[in-house]
Amino acid sequence: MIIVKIGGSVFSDKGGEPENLDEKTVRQIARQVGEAYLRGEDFLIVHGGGSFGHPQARRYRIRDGLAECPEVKRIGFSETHRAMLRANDRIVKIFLDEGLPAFSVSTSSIFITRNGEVVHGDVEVIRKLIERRFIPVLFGDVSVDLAKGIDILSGDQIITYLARTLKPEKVIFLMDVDGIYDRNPREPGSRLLDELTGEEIEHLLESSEAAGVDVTGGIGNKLREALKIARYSEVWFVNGKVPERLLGAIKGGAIGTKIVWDPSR
Ligand code: IP8
Repeated sequence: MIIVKIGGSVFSDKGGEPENLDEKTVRQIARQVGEAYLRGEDFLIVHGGGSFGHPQARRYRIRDGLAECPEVKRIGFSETHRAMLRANDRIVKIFLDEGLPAFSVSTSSIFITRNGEVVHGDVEVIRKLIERRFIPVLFGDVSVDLAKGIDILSGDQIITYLARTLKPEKVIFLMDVDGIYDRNPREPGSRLLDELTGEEIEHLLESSEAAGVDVTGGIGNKLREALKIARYSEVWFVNGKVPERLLGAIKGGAIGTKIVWDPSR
């Protein structure tokens, strides 16, 4: 089984109009998944918030929890979830149009968090859907949170939990750049790293934190999660905007970054 994370900046322009969706990109991703699915591979898809969930989550300050103005927060919780359902519906529809049995599973219905970390997950439905050759499609979502009342559960966190419980052969993160770079990929002279060990990841995180910036826009969180996942599964970071890169990672020889687990650590 392969888990594919479609990052929010792959299927939408986060700086653009609210709820914009790059249908062409999602369609080419669906086609690549379809090619491997028809050869017998099982898939689980998780997508991020992009231009759908993030503006609502910011507007209602969902990450601050339920304590302040709970009446407004409850409305915001539901509105943020609805925005994610709209993204999910459009993505699932594209997969269905390509003849793939994508099936929406609401993250907030099966996970409970504490400070944004999963503390309970009921993955039995997901397991059974995959056994029946469905392609479950989950998403970053709001969550019922034991510490704060409510919170946001990021797609990357879900993937770590799913990797631990479902033990996929591979986890592939689709991004809007070619993989992980030695510094901000927008900086001239930056170099794509084709393999990364745990030690190198820690080094990279330290140097980007020392510089006081999350240089790659949220990549720190992804790398920390990838390091945990690498214990169970092969982990890849590839460009989701470029056709065939996903298939390359599925087959094992993509342009991108492969995380190498070092068992001696
Ligand atoms: O983009 C965030 O998911 P992510 C989901 O995977 C919401 O971090 C609701 C903002």
